[in-house]
Amino acid sequence: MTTTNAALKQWVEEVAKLTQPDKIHWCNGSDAENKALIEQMLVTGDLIKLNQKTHPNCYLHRSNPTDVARVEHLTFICTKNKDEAGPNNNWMDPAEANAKMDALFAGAMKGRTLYVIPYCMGPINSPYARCGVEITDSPYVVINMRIMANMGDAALKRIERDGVFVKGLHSIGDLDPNKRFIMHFPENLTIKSIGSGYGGNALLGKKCHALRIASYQARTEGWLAEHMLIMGIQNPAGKTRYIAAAFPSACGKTNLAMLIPPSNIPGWKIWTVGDDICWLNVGSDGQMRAINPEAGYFGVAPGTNLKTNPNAYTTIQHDTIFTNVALTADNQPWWEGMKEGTPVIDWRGNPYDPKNGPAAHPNSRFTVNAKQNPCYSPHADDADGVPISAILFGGRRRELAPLVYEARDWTHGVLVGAGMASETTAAATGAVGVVRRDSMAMKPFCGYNFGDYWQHWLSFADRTDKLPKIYHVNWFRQDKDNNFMWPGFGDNLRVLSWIFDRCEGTVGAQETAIGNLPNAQDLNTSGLDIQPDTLKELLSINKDAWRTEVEQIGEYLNEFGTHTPAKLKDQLSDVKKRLA
Ligand code: OXD
Ligand code: MN
Repeated sequence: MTTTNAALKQWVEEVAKLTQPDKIHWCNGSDAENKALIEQMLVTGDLIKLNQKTHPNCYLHRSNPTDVARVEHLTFICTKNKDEAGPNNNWMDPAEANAKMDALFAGAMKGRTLYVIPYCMGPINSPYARCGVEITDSPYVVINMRIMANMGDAALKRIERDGVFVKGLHSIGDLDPNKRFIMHFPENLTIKSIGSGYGGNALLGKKCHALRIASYQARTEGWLAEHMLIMGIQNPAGKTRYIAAAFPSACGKTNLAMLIPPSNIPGWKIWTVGDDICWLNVGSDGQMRAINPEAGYFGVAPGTNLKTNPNAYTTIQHDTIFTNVALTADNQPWWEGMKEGTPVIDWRGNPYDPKNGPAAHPNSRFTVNAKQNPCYSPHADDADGVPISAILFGGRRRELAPLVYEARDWTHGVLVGAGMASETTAAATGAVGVVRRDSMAMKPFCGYNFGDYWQHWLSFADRTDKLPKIYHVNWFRQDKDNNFMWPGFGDNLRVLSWIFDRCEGTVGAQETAIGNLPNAQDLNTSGLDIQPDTLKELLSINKDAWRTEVEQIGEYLNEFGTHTPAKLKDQLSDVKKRLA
């Protein structure tokens, strides 16, 4: 197979000349192709068959133990001008980066097959969707990309029709961490990634294309590519509103997107549109509309159980690829927080010994088709997306941030998103639990200077007067004994229903210096075991602590120099005045 698109044909030929594979395989995305790849990987040991009685069509992949997470320190934005990448990114000159990568790719696919993966991020018939082609030497990448994107013939047809596509070149190389780089060339819509087989570094449609390249492209084209889940909230009267919510990696986006309302709050229902990435466009009616560019979930396994996320748990009982989980004696997948079963083999494939750490890697994952989710939204594949009523920003903050507050308007909301902070997690290599600023949860994913990115966000106030309301939420407040003060999970619906009613205009709020908080009596706590004092603390602000926070946000905004929009600084001064 080949293509009528001359640029694609030429690129594949050039890459083959450089990387010298034994074979070239153009992926069509068919069941037969997938089956053959799985059979081949079972033979090579790249996949292990799980218990087919309990988990039909489920497989385990064990990655190299040095290759288990995103590598932010090895991820670069390579624009001609360093300033364009901004202090939020590592930068390398494109000529230097290309020379370095071409040297690493030379001969890298000898003895291997080069797979050409045409894919479409988003519903294939959507004007908001964008296509790409990933070239890889990893069959694990092929079978994961088939789940995570519209991959194969239909995507190739669209590429041939549109003529534009993002080029992503990937090789696992020799998995040497010293020769591992994830390079982005947004000016040429190109990605080059070598030395890692981990999802976030190797499934190039996901973070590399749908966030870093897409955010850059979105700025020039007038839309937003965001690290957000998308969900529908249906109230007891049967009305559905859609929200998009940005949380840093491994902070519960998948759990929130699949939430099951608590039984003591009857009549509500949640619909999942997406769990990780959201592309926002202003529709012809002025309404902000969201599509999920992904077709599957690459979710964090640990902590997933029938109580925390029954929908995800059900979703991953069949046709799922697990990466770096542990195994029970009868070959079922197991991870910490599973609540049932006993691990006997750890994620490295060794007999489980608690002395060696957790049985499953803390960043072990499942890859599964989104359509297997019992609450998959019937509108998830709508070509013009779903209309967004509210945008939520949230992080892990054990102190300071109240349970929920509403921004005064869009411009103030952009400040709320820009000033966001959260504790780091195992989704990226490096220390865990360190609070860092993570604007709009995009710190690892924005393909250009945050100062310009905030300006782009602000510009939407001039594009439409039908903008969503903006909120900040925090499920992770802890008391002085380190107990979580809010139960989280399904009970987060109590906060979502307040937000829903605010969008309807049917509930009031208390105005504070940082924004509008719920009046305690307006938060539905029916059947919830929570002390009035705890609730009071969750729904109030500590002015002293916020004064310090505002100072720190000011210092952070200043790091972006002349790129920081004056409007954001003005907003911050207003908050400061209100706190005085
Ligand atoms: C992810 C991440 O895998 O954010 O979604 O790291
Ligand atoms: Mn993510």
